[in-house]
Amino acid sequence: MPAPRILHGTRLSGHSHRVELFLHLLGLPFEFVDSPGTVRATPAFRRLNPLGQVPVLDDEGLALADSNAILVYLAKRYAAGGDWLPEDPLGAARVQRWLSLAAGEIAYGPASARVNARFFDTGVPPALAQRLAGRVLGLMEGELAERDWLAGAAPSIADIACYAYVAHAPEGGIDLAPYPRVRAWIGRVQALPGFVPMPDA
Ligand SMILES: N[C@@H](CCC(=O)N[C@@H](CS)C(=O)NCC(=O)O)C(=O)O
Repeated sequence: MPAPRILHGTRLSGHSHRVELFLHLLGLPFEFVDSPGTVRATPAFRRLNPLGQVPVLDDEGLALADSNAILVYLAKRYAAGGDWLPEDPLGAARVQRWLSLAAGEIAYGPASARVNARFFDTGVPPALAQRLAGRVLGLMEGELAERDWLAGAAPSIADIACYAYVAHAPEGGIDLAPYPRVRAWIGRVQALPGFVPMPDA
């Protein structure tokens, strides 16, 4: 019998949520292990991820850290050849562009604004977080005029990586009213079969 699939995360982490969401969309069974700061500080957790961050996916004994790396792994291992992560050079590059934005402008923009407002001071100045949020939301709004999904005609891990922190941007004081196409895209992600929400902070 294979070792179980375990997602170490926290319920209010958008990084954890993107992995949880993708596991559900792929229909892969897993156990969620809540891993707050006290757990992340333990030697056992540090062996899984020396950075002490969630999410970590333990996939039948193989421990993987970093949410976007986990999305790539899951797409290639369990959905190879599909639209979640295209094989062709241009399709793959278009997805990677949004994974980079998720780890850059989205992490330091809407995600940091939410953490600053609801949890603790991230060290990212609020004005910078707001500016980055405006920049990436403006980009999304423009590109979603041309297609329904961020990286192409079908949903991909680009959409999964960007979803939680954009959908929950209002918790950081970022108004989504000026971005109707972004709000429609949020609705399309929420309508995907198997969608699970991240709780409100
Ligand atoms: N690049 C990482 C970032 C993950 C991350 O920032 N996780 C936060 C929770 S949302 C965390 O564990 N923070 C604790 C810490 O950095 O010590 C990823 O994409 O998984």
